[in-house]
Amino acid sequence: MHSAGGVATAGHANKDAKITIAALVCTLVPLEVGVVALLALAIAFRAGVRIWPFGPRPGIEAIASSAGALAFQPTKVSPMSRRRQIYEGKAKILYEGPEPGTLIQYFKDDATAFNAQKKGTINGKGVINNRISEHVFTRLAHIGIPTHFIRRLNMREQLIRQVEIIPLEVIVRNVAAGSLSKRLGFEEGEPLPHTLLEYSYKDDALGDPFVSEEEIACFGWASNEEMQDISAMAIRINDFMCGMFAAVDIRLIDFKVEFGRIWDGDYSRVILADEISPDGCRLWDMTTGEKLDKDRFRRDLGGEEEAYQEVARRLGLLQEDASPGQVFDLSAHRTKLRSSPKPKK
Ligand code: AIR
Repeated sequence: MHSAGGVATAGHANKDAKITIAALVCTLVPLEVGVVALLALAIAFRAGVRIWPFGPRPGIEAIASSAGALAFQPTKVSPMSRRRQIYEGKAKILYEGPEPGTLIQYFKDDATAFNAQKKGTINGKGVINNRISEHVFTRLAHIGIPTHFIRRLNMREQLIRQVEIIPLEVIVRNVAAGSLSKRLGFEEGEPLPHTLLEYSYKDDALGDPFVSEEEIACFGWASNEEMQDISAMAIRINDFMCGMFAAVDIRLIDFKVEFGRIWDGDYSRVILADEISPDGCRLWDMTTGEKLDKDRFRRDLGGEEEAYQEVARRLGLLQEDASPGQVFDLSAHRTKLRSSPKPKK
């Protein structure tokens, strides 16, 4: 948690400084001139004229079209500090939202693996994941999956509905990889006879252990009815995402989703929560088999920034810089990115 005291003090100092300047201006400038100037400022502001002289106003960010250009600069944006932080996770921070029942979800560049035993940063990851997750959640809503997503606020933040998180990671697998391959000895890349659903209990200290549906019911983490809704939604999400990614030459190997409860009086309903991004999916290039997800970080393969960016680009979320049908070659892509001039800060 941030120290709320520090924030409050900084705010005060700023306010005091503003008051002193205002007092000085008032003593030096005749009252009429001040009033006219203030009126002019107010009119200009309402008309949308940019008054801030130093580039984009802080907090107001040029979003969609420049997302690509800004994505991989080292992060200067810090989470707004005046609102109340509710929770800080490994890759995201939740702040109190503007209305009751809402939260602001802030996407960090921090990356962890193996239950935070490995820690690092993927530059621009938060920006890309915010955008990809917005895209996927919006499209899932179109096919009738209820989600916590309300709207994206800026490069790193989205407004979401507050839910009571069900403490399960719901893992959907189409192809053997990762812990499944390790546990059961299947070669990575082998298609599974049918889609597999697995559940793990969200507890870092225990290492998010796999749990059975009997254990979930026994310990009351979710009811049988909720598990029916969760499994049905997970399968629909998988069907939709397999198609969505296949259309851009990406094979959806597996992914993790989380769900939450929203209450209406005594009744609750389960909706999709958290995020869907290359952090929680295995995404392989259909032709080359190149990994375009967090396994690049987990396995020290390098090129994670470029891989995340490539996923966003293929989904049409970044400016196009390559012809769509081109076979993806990560190392060539990386060289091109490194040699292209850095966007102005
Ligand atoms: N996952 C599981 N826990 C956290 C995450 N992000 C995701 C992985 C992978 C899938 O769940 O990103 O897509 C299965 O992971 P694993 O390690 O069990 O093979």
